[in-house]
Amino acid sequence: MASSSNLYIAETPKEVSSAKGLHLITQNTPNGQATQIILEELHDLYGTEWGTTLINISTNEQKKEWFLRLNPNGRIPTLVDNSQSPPFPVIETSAQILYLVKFYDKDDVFGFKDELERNEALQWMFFWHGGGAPYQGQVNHFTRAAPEKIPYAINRYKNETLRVYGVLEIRLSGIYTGGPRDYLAGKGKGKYSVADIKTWPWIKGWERSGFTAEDMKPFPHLLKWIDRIAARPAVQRGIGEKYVQ
Ligand SMILES: N[C@@H](CCC(=O)N[C@@H](CS)C(=O)NCC(=O)O)C(=O)O
Repeated sequence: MASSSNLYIAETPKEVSSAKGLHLITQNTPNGQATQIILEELHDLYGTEWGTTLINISTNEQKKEWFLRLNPNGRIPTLVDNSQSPPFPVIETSAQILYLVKFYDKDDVFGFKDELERNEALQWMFFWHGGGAPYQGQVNHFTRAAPEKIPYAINRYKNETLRVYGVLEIRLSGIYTGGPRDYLAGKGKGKYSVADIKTWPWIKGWERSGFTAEDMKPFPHLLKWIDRIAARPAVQRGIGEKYVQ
């Protein structure tokens, strides 16, 4: 286990090392937004408080030693909970969301008490964490950042991302399960949960990833799900001005 003496060094921003409780180091990207949203939801429900440090990943702040001590992966977001003894760092968005519901969502409003429903939420979180985000991330890279346009790479990652959207459409449309759902996990029409919070920030950015309305036509239930979640005040704050540098 990390001890506070090796977790923080002189270069660690004081707002991080001396935070009283939860502290998030983030940038307003889809990954950052997932953890930002669950924190905003917990604030609305329980008054949960935390501090935020915004960094700019294009300057490689996330590769500096102070950051790597909290997150050896050198990527945002990184969460640290100074109310644990010793302070407890949490890497990876899905693990952060699950940590936050475990310790800060006592009524399981965004998680599930029922073990089968809980497992269902894990299934959809794992699905997006391992099988969605990395591919849509590559779409963004090859369409926007890559120094040359490589049609093979663009098509490969776009097609895989659309295939994954199709999987979510099967789930939400309920074509094989007897009826449409509002949310990814939970009995009946489902319940807004950690699974939606993990997935939504990426998919809402389909247009930014270069997909057209025509590309999205096969996914009417997914598009309605995007709007349903976008209407939540905590979601709007979680992707909003507060996180823009
Ligand atoms: N699997 C990680 C992905 C985190 C990630 O890829 N973060 C990106 C921003 S969206 C990042 O920090 N990129 C900067 C870098 O790779 O140096 C998670 O879910 O937390």
